[in-house]
Amino acid sequence: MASSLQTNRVIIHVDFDYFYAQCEARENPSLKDRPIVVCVYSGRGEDSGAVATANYAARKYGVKSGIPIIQAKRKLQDVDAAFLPVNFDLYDRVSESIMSILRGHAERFEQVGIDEAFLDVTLKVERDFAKATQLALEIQNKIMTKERITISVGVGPNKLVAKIAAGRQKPFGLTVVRQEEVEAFLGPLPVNELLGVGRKTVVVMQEMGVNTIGDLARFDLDKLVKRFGKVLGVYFYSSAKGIDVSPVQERGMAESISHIPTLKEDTRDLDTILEEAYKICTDVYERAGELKLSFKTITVQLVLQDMSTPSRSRTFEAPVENLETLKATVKELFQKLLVEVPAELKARRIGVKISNFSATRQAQKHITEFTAR
Ligand code: DCP
Ligand code: CA
Ligand code: CA
Repeated sequence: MASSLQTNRVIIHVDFDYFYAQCEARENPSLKDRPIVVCVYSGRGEDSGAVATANYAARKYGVKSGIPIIQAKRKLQDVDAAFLPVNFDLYDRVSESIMSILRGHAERFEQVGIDEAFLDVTLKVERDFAKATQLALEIQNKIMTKERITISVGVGPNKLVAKIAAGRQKPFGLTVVRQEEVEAFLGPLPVNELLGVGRKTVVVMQEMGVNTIGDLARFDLDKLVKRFGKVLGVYFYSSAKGIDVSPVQERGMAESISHIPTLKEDTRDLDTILEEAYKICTDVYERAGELKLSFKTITVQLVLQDMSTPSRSRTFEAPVENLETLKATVKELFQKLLVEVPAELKARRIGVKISNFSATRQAQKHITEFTAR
């Protein structure tokens, strides 16, 4: 029976608070108390584009993800707000550091997008929600201390409950829902809190007299199946009862790890390029080490002033075993690549990518131990 499976698990869900805006505030503390609006500019005019996210000071004025920048400016016209362009390099870097801390605390780990993850901690906390609460607080504080980022956390008997719990108290919130509390926790919430219940479904459910998750849990299963089909009907019904047996599982192995920062000044000077490139080598090499991946392919890339992106790569027979080989190869590849690019064009960005992964011996050992248990 499904319920016996789920009472046995302890799942933590983590969602980073106002993520892009919080990264910006961390890098520039003078922004801290001001409304911050992170913008995806379309490139067509100064105010054209959409808001990626905003901090809580800006949300007070009704600014939120997805609204036009021009509308956000109107809402904040009398306030000293900061409008910043997205800086994905920064968000990726912060996300990777936090994810690797989180991964270290989980028996099973699943990253979802740039700012969310599930951790299965069942064995570690011995199925004890009091211990899980302690662990969740520890994780929150560790990320605050090490990365200076607040996260909100939900603890529940499965992924569905943990995720909804994490969204209940923000920012820097912790919400714990034990199996016996699931019904009372979910009951009063609007149906759109359930994954897969979008705006159209909400309207249909309203017509059926279903507004809350509790209404849905008490609704007649046959009628739901008639209206939504067997798969969706059963899914809505069991979700409303807080049933979810889906496992926490690592998403497919990364295809590649790369970093392609913008240079301080456009250049085609090999030494300048290499100075930056060696830093990237160290970054991607350490990242692969954390993920216990070894790689056979090394690629270097340039983004030139005309936005063309020439690249060169080499694939080794055996996994690359050390950082020095990576750096030496990157040097050789950039030397060759620079000869090929038109003399009048300088590089705006340079990148290093490693790919063609396999699990290292250490990781394989871990996987075998795990399956043998
Ligand atoms: N994002 C975006 N465009 C959207 C929604 C989100 O670019 N329409 C980006 C910016 C967010 C990040 O994704 O910082 C994470 O999205 P969340 O929905 O988790 O929102 P936030 O982290 O910004 O805020 P919250 O504190 O509510 O989680
Ligand atoms: Ca978030
Ligand atoms: Ca999120």
